[in-house]
Amino acid sequence: MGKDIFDSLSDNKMSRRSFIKWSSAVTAPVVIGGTVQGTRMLSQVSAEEPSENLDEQILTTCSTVNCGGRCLIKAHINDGVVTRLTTDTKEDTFELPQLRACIRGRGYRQFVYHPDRLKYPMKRVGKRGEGKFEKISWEEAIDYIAKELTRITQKYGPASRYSNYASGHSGSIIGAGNMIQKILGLTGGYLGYHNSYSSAQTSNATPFTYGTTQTGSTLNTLSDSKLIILWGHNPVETRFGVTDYYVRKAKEAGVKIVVIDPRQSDTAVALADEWIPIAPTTDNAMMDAMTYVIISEKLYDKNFVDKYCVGFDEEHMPEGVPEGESLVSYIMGEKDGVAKTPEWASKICRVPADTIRKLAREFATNKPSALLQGWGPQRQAYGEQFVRGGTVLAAITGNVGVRGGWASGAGYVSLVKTTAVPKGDNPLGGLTIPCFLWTDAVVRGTEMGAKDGVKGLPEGQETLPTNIKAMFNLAGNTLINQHSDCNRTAEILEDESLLELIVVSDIFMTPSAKFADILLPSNSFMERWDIGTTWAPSQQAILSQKCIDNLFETKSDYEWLTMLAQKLGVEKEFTEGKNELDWVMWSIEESRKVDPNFPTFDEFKKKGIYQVSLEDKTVIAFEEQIKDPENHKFETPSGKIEIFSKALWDMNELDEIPAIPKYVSSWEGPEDPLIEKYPLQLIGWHYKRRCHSTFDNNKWLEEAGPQVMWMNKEDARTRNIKDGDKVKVFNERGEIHMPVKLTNRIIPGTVAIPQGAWWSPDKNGIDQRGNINTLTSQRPSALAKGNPQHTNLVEVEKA
Ligand SMILES: Nc1nc2c(c(=O)[nH]1)N[C@H]1C(S)=C(S)[C@@H](COP(=O)(O)OP(=O)(O)OC[C@H]3O[C@@H](n4cnc5c(=O)[nH]c(N)nc54)[C@H](O)[C@@H]3O)O[C@H]1N2
Ligand SMILES: Nc1nc2c(c(=O)[nH]1)N[C@H]1C(S)=C(S)[C@@H](COP(=O)(O)OP(=O)(O)OC[C@H]3O[C@@H](n4cnc5c(=O)[nH]c(N)nc54)[C@H](O)[C@@H]3O)O[C@H]1N2
Ligand code: SF4
Ligand SMILES: [Mo]
Repeated sequence: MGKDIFDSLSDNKMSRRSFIKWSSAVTAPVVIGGTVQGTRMLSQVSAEEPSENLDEQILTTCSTVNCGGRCLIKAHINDGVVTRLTTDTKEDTFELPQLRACIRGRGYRQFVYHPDRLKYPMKRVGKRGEGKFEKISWEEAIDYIAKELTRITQKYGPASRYSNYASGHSGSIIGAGNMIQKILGLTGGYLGYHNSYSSAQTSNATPFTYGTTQTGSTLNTLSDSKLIILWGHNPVETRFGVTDYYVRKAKEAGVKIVVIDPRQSDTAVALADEWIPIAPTTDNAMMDAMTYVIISEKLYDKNFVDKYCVGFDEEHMPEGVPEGESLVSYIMGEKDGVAKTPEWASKICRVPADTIRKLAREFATNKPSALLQGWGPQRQAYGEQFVRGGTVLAAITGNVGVRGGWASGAGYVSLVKTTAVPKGDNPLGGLTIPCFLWTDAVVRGTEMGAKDGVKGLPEGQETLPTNIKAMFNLAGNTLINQHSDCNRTAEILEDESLLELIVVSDIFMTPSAKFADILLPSNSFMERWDIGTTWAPSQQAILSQKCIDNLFETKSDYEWLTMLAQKLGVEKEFTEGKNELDWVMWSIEESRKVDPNFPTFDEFKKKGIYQVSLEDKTVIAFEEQIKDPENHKFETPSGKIEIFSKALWDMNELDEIPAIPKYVSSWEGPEDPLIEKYPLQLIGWHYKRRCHSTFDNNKWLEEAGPQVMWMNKEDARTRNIKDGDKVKVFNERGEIHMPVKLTNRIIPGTVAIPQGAWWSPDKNGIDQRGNINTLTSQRPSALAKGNPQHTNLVEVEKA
């Protein structure tokens, strides 16, 4: 990252004259609304010195990045330029927590006013991925896309058109992905996707136990627990709405907090009474052993399992299943002769047997207790087992449906409801692939069917009618950076006989942007309207107000998609006569129909935020099913909590997709023979200095959280590696060179690289920045076909 405008201004090394000269050399100033936006913007940005003699206006807004949080931002605007940011200063109350910005949010001006912003539309001139482009006009860009799209559709049909999973514009009203799908739907159809990169395994597995993913209670109930287990959950860094706040409140109320994670995460440091390090991919061995203790010491809730559950013991099994398949039979080793004792588990997961025993007893006897699952351990090859394993521990201890307990699993619950712009129908119906398998659908789509997780194939059609040929990657970096196996992905993208059109829109020249045929400069959240809502339990909505005009020649995705719709003859159907502000107003009115307390547009503008107090909105997942089972069945086939799932049994892939949750020894786990060659397990995590890959180019944040790999001192000693050394991390898929931090905050045998760094291969293809996806695999998880990006074996040497 070169020296930028903020340095130059703060150390006063650049005179205003040379500054303007410089800025107009790299930007082509464009006259918008009578002012030269580019130059004016750059000449007035100083973090330390707000301009004088100007009337300051303060507008509230929020970002629409996919960071796990949603915070109130106050933009101080002087003469059309945001000169300062402040944030929520309202006092915290237990029912209404403050929504103050994190370090990333404090640096938003470095995002909006970054000198590297994409400034005008561009067309590729070099080879795919080389990053060579020429400037074109918006009209030329739209013409090209329309022409190519029409040609590709005529040749391959509408199922060749795909919009990639992308979370960079995660406003609640107008996502870029939905809007391109609306246009594609209006012009013949498209191949859709299901799942997400976030929680494919959890979303697919949870319903097999409970019939739904809505298994979350409101977070205020955590203070009524006696014990909280955060299993692979790091809300101090990942936010999950305001989870970290409520866990802190529970701690202050005296609740014991245990974190189970291969790393001593920031949550473990800040909130835990006990950190239990565990080997990645082996959580179910520990869960099985906890279940063993709970069963063998008769600590389970017998009344609860008899009344509400299917599959606990042989007396409560569904029809048509042979003997010996219940949870008790498996745990006691009645069929395989292996009792799942703490000693058995300890050899696999490396948690001492006594620690497992103690936690099992504490969890089962200190009721109510809450087991909250993060999504890190489900982003694994057999992550579905982890998810269902948590739900079973919650159920056998009777912690479901009670205040202070927690049903585990996905944990979704939604309080504030907003209505998104309808994206209309897809003439191809529900034809979708798992989003993680898009590279496969480019290479071998016509071989992919139900076994690959394809849904919605018409009667009589076994596979997709075509490979993907036209790719829209709008507001995302999963075209390469955030997808697995960057080297394989790059090969696929470089081959122009595969994808014939790649359209990318972004704010910056990201690794994905470099692979575009047409690269479009998006505006940022401060330049347009939307509404942001917090994650589950979504308790808050914030008006994402437009604060400034579009910088340079940028447009919002909605603005240029409107141009594309016009070119394709569907503008009226696309916009329905509305611009973004109209849609936001429309959505507010829709929300007010269901929730009369939802503010009017004017009220919303004044306050910026709508926050539902939990006082009268407390939700306890499955409370009705437990209190009144006669009238409230679970939405599963049996109407009960399915510890044993007949639906999974009937799939008949029991080794990888068992009917009760079990430890499944993972490929590239500690029991894979490949460990001889690559002896270290590698995981990633969602880092405080970035939102995925977003903000990787903000060097203020690099100071707060450098891109370094964590390694245990023991593993370093045998490899003669010192703290701060540059190391080479490699497997069959690729190689990274990056600095290492030696720490006891990670279990020996495992290394961890924070996910999201911009993939930066040198001429030999060696990544020099530390993008973990250089090393991750495209093999999907067994049931969900989700991304197993924490399942990797590697070796590390001094570089
Ligand atoms: N700062 C920040 N916050 C974010 C995001 C971000 O990029 N940056 N992204 C947001 C998004 S979109 C999402 S989906 C969520 C992601 O939320 P999560 O998926 O929950 O986050 P991760 O950091 O991937 O994983 C959580 C923890 O799991 C641990 N872990 C990894 N593998 C294993 C395992 O096998 N077993 C156990 N027990 N633990 C394991 C990791 O060390 C980590 O501390 O975060 C959201 N919040
Ligand atoms: N190894 C590994 N890989 C992972 C994960 C992991 O844990 N480990 N986590 C996965 C998860 S949970 C997720 S959600 C994905 C996230 O992957 P992505 O959805 O790709 O998220 P980002 O990397 O934040 O990329 C968002 C992009 O949008 C751009 N952007 C921001 N605002 C706007 C806008 O208004 N308009 C436009 N057009 N562009 C904008 C940003 O500059 C950025 O390049 O990554 C996944 N990849
Ligand atoms: S990055 Fe997320 S958590 Fe941080 S201030 Fe922005 S919305 Fe809040
Ligand atoms: Mo995510």
